[in-house]
Amino acid sequence: MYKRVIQFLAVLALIYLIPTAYLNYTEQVEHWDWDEIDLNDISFPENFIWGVSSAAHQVEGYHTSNNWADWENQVDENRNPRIARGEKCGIACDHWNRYPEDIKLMQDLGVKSYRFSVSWSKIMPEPGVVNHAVMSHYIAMCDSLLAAGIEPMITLHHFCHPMWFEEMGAFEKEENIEHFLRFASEVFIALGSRVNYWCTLNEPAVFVIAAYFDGHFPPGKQDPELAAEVLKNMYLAHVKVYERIKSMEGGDRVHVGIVKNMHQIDPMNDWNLFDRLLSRTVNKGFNGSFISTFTKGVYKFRFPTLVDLEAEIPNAPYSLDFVGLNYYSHNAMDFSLNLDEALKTRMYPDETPTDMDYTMYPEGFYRAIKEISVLNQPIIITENGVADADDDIRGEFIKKYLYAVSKAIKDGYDVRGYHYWSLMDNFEWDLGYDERFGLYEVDFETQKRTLREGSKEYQRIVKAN
Ligand code: IFM
Repeated sequence: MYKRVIQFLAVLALIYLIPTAYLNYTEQVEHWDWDEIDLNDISFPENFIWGVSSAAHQVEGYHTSNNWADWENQVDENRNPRIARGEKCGIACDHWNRYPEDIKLMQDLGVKSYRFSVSWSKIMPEPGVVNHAVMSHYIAMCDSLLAAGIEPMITLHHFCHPMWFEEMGAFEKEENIEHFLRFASEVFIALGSRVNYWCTLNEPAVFVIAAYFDGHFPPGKQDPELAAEVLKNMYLAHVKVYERIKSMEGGDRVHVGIVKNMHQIDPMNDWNLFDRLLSRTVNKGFNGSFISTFTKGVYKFRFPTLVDLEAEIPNAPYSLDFVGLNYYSHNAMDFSLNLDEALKTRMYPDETPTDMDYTMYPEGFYRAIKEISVLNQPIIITENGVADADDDIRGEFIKKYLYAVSKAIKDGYDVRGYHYWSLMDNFEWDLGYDERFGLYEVDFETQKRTLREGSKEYQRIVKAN
């Protein structure tokens, strides 16, 4: 009898221990001993691009006819507003009118690059119709940036598109990509000679999960299969825009890339095989689908019982001149038999919290650079920053995250530039105005901008390098 019990326990142990040992071997959640690290031991190559980032809807103001303006006026099924505290984006930072003043703020920081998005709904109020006054605004803005010694870097889609595009099903339908292509072409005709760096799409996987999986971004759907389809169409849209720009006059001179947020999904407990399997599955959907598309041309989005989509996008690996990397942090998965509970992302209790639902995790920045380096493309950090209204941890955040970038460069990874998110406080989507990412604090009553103490770390590092 004892022998049987021992045999049974041994088999159980093998079933659990062998996969655990394998997963432990392949997937360590990396942590560094910060007491042993000299944060001043950083250096960056000559010509490293220092910059700041923003996005049209979050800073410009005066959006009335895009998917977000519409969403901000809606209530959910319980009649609660879609945006925290019922806020609306409104005039945001009035960057539309105040960009000359904001360019001076960039000069004070010492940065040489400004990544921003152009507003599709303002440029194309109707399908195929260009508002030339709006286009002239962006031309003037690029000229002012260039005159100030700052290179414009443009994003074509940063979570927003015109309401007419939303109403026809946006990226849910492959045939709608044609409209995005037309918009991209018009913008390239107007700005191509002024702008060297072009980001087609910002964080498509974040957009798709929020808009079609969780439903807290417009159009607020909760449909995993549709989410997988939309993400595929967005990757396809990137490829088509890349090819279109390259076929246009001046297209061979510019750099075109896509922006990926490599937020890692890690197991809450290293020892727990179920946490590891769950986090690995989610990570594969969120990050792996991107890597596989842009290395092999094969898009795969799978989650057992929810979704299973595989499609070929054969030109994807040939559609990048650089990859834009956004990085903030990681989250943990804690297995539960209740699917809703299991899919909740959690913060690690022993890491420093930020004002958003993620912790300070600079080691992950190094990991993200390493993970995305398999694309074999120059990497430009297009966003990195922290929501920290009290400005308690911004300085430390900047030093530690930039240490991670510097270490990655020393270890041979091809990182060409870094853009802090964000130049100034702005509208953080469904979370409204309370999340303060700005190097400059914005008083939204007076529109006064003030450089935060913690931000001086960035200014110091930029000026020293
Ligand atoms: O504000 C957002 C931005 O629009 C996309 N990347 C993450 C930022 C901070 O949450």
